Amino acid sequence: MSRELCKAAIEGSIIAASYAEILLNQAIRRHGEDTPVGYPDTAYRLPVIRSLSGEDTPTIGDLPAVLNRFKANIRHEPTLENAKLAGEATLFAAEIIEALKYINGRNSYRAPYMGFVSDAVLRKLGVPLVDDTIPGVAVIIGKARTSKDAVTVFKELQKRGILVIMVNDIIEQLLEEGMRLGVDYMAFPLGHFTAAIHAVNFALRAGLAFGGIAPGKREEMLKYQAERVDAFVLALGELDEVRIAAELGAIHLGFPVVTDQEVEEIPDLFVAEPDYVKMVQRALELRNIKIKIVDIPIPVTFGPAFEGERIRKEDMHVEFGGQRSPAFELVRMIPMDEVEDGKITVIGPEIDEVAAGTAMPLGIMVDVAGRKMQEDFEPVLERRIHYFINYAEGCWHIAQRDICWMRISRDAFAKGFRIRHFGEILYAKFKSDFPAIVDRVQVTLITDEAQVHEQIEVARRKYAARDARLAGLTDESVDTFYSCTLCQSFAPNHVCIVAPERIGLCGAVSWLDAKASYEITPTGPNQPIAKGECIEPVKGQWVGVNEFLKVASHNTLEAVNLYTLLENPMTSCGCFECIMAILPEANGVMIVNREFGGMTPCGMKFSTLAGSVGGGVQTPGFMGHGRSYVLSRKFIAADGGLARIVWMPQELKEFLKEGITRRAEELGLEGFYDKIADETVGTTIEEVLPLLEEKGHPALAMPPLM
Ligand code: SF4
Ligand code: NI
Ligand code: CU1
Repeated sequence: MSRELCKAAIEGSIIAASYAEILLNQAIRRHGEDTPVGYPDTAYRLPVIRSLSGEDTPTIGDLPAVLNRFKANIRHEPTLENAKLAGEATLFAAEIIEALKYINGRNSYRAPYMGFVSDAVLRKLGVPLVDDTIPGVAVIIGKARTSKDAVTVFKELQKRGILVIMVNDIIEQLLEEGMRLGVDYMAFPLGHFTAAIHAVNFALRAGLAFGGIAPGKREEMLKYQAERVDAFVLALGELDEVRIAAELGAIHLGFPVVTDQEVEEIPDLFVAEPDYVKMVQRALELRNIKIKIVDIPIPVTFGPAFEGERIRKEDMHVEFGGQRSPAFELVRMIPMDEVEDGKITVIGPEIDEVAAGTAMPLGIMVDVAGRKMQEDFEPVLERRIHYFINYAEGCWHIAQRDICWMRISRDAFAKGFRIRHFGEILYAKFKSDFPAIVDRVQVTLITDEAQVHEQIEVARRKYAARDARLAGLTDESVDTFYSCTLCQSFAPNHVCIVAPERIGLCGAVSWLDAKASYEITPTGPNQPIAKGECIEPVKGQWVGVNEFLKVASHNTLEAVNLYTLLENPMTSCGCFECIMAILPEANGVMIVNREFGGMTPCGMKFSTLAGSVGGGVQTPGFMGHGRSYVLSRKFIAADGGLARIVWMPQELKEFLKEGITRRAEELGLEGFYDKIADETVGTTIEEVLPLLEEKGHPALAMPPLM
């Protein structure tokens, strides 16, 4: 057994704890023990302490007791068990040291360093983590032998879609090599030294926010981390006692550590691998993360890390659409014998035939055929175009249909990227991601202006036909809803019921998506649910749905109502785009979106609200939901629908403006859009009420909500 390593960890934990003690005493002397303590934009104050010890520690005066208790856990006999406990004590010490950087609303982190990662970022990553767009999380600590080596490790991770969290000099090494880091690139440069704890409090919050694990359920939390959080540590460069102690803390949570140093290994837990390419592979094996990489013949890197990449006008070689030139994209199902699999055709000039900075016309036409393909799946596939093009480094895509807008960067162009490569990407991804419904794919890229004008009309007729079909698709018009249990990998008992008029709460899974996904993977997370007898027509409750829910929630839930938030509402996993909450004083509801960090009239910020509705439990009066659910005809229909909305943040309101106006007209609610208050009116019920009264908000005259 690796006595040396365990001994080092125990010594390291003593050093860390003493250091925390000194800083804590100083802080108490300087600021007073009643000074509030906690990270910004989180519902969990200090997540490591909160989740593992259960204590809420509102002031710095509460911290010494916690530290002392964990210090007392340190045992000197160098066994693996003791080393892990020492590791845990080190995590507490690090959390305290970092917490002190946020005292009095301060935040001592400056870009590029992130320090604490907010709840909003965590929740946003919920879906990509469960659908395996992000198959795992790597925490790199230390410094690679050279900055080129740092890039090697980084790229190995990036091309597999791994979320990369970085601590110490690796950050400067990557920046020096021109790598782009930040939330948009799925590469989090936390900072130095104890900043590593922000990787741990990120992981632990997954258990609190999605897993519904109560604070202080230490064993449950450790089990959750070991089983559900696919994280591992790459420890680069020389190890000292404190680092070893911290890494033992990671091992305590179930995350294996691979180091480039020669060490006495702890089998399967602490492993040496000096080769940087093999290191990543080794870590994935240890954590049992399986990834299929699709080889796409394009001259740039491809992966979800580039989805958030923006390309400024100065950096672009060419753009398409965005009202600068006509552009559209269309996926069509056509007969098998009319599709030549793998054929990519460019009609019109390539992008090397135009001057840099040009706006070119573009039509992207993807023809697919497959024995199990259905016309209903066309829009499902078409929406993927946005992601697939965005995944290429140096390519940028927004919107869809005939309002899409794309850019290709000068950099990508210089590396040899051409319009033809859009075809390579779409061909490879459609074939690999949808094997069950797509047998053949051909892609036509039109840059010839006259032809784009001609084909855009074909596309528009298609869009119109689809919209008509969608409008006719109501909860009543189908016998089958679909489940989504994708998020059960994080929220074990959560079940989304996806109906034609209600999108999954993450905003990413519509009824058609779920239907297509079921065809693709019949044993997957989207199962058909025969509605069965309707027992509550107004509230939206069906026998078949209840039966399904009971089994899928592992007997934790008996019934669900689709059209009310007051009684057995849908549960929430944690990755909701919005949260709705009742405002009894206004006889209505408020909605807050994940991006809004400010206070809301129910007295809670998004993060605090989110902390109380997640984890797969029903919380009457509160509910997570997708943005577009607001525009559904079934939006809390049993509670009075759209007219109940009295407050939402300006950004969300703007985003839904057209839809709300249209729906309000349908409902005969005059001037309704302007009656909804936002943060510019107020963020407390006292500030908001007068406006509602003044404008004659319909909710005030409706039957009592409760
Ligand atoms: Fe998760 Fe529900 Fe979205 Fe499925 S629909 S991914 S379960 S939030
Ligand atoms: Ni989720
Ligand atoms: Cu979710």
